[in-house]
Amino acid sequence: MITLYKYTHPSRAETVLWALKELGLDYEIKALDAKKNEQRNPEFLAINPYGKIPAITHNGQHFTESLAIIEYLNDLHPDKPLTPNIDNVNYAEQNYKLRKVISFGMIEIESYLWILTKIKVLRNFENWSEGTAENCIASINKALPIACDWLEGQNYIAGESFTLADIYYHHLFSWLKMLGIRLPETVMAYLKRLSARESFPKG
Ligand SMILES: N[C@@H](CCC(=O)N[C@@H](CS)C(=O)NCC(=O)O)C(=O)O
Repeated sequence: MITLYKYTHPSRAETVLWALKELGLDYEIKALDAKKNEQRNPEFLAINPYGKIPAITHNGQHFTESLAIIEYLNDLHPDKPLTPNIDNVNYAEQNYKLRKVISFGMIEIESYLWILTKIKVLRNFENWSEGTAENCIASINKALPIACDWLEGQNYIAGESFTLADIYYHHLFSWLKMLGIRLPETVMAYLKRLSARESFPKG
């Protein structure tokens, strides 16, 4: 049995929940209340000393970092359905594309989005210098068309199959949308397509 630690409110932990459902793995949920700072309780710090969700426990071990957790869960499945099949003739190319889109999203978009979130949502508690938010938006808007273009002529972000990159990009695009970054129609249709999947965590 896998235990997923998530918040009572939707967060990045939903990406792990989605992967658990997509992979048909047995799990239980322990929900922490961020308003009560429960991610800083000693019991949870024993699981993730960094005090962040998501985390899972499995076979007496602790696992942290959402994407690494999803990779681990995928490896527990005999078919590893969320990554390209190693027996495919095009495996090297497909796996390169998957790693490329994730790396691009994390470095070229999410890093700026995170700072923007700190300034706009968490109310600038780290004294970012004036203009930082605008610089972040400019960097995001420079990188975003590259990611949006990947969806032209293909159903999923890394090719024609659903992969863990789609779980990541659903989170990333939804986060951008939440912060008021305009997304093209192709991306809006992609988000709709993904959230219509049976295993998409609702509510
Ligand atoms: N790199 C981590 C980031 C985890 C993260 O930032 N979690 C946020 C919620 S989405 C959190 O728990 N923040 C609580 C805090 O910083 O106190 C991952 O991908 O798992």
